[in-house]
Amino acid sequence: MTPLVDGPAADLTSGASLAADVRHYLTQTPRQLPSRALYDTLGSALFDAICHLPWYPVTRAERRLIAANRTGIFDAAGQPSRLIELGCGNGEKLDLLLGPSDEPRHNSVHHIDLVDVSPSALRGACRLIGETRDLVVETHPLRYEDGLVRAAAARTPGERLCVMFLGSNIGNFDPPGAAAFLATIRAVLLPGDALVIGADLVKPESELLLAYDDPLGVTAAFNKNLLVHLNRELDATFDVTCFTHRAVWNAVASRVEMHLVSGVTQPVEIPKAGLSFQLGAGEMIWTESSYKYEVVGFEAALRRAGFSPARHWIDREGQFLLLAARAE
Ligand code: AVJ
Repeated sequence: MTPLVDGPAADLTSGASLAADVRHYLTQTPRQLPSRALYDTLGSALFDAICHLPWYPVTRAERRLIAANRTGIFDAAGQPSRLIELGCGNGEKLDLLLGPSDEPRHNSVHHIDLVDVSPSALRGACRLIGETRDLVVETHPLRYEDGLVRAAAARTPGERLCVMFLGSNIGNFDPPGAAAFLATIRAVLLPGDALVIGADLVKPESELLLAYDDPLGVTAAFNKNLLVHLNRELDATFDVTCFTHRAVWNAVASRVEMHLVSGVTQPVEIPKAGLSFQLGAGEMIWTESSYKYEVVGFEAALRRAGFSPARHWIDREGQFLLLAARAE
């Protein structure tokens, strides 16, 4: 029987930490909201739905790369015995990488730490990964940094560690933020440890806009649900019916931006965040950035953070980059 060990019940999608986060971002100019707040239970479900959309190629491309290179990925990572996945979501990608549990093992992993801000996603991922496998699975309902430090601290000498950061989650960081975060990952690793990371590649604007503003309106719902989440958890008074979803390709910065545009002037009270302000008609709240990379630039960023790229995989359509690097 697989021991399933659960972390502390710190729900980051509600409570004081959400309030502080929202206060910080909403008082910036222009107003912003933290993209991690997109992932309450409904938000996580809507993101899973996005991954099924024909216009959102990220997940499909990455899944194909993982499925075709399961052994190669573990080899390039130096056959780690411990794995930490940051932002595991529903766990389906890691499940695919580990392969069917009734097949001979192609890896030497015996301990997995799953880190995600969404407790609902973590519960599902923990079940999917651990239930049929002879592995220890630990869950950390924490932000990346906190989960990473906690999970890495539990490693035992002689074990090789691999951090996985899939799904182009790195794309939510701006370049200085990405550099700092890669350095944070490097700092918990020892030379020879590995990082397996996925990054979405630059593609034509029309394709990017369809991926982030789909004809079914799922991405719009995902974006607007952030306000539903804040209305529920912080007693905020956003009039959700008056917002529209907007996706913009910022070519100079190489990022897709998601915004929420208020159609009317509306007073907003967020008592639990101690905020009270007026949103103007046409005023936008910036909710997410999804940076798109070129292979060379991405490898350079890894090198600057103290990693040496070992191997990479790109799908036939040139949509997505999966890369294994080793800590120097
Ligand atoms: C989960 C952050 C990789 O940026 O593509 C999907 C989230 N936002 N559609 C991304 C997202 C809009 C996604 N990441």
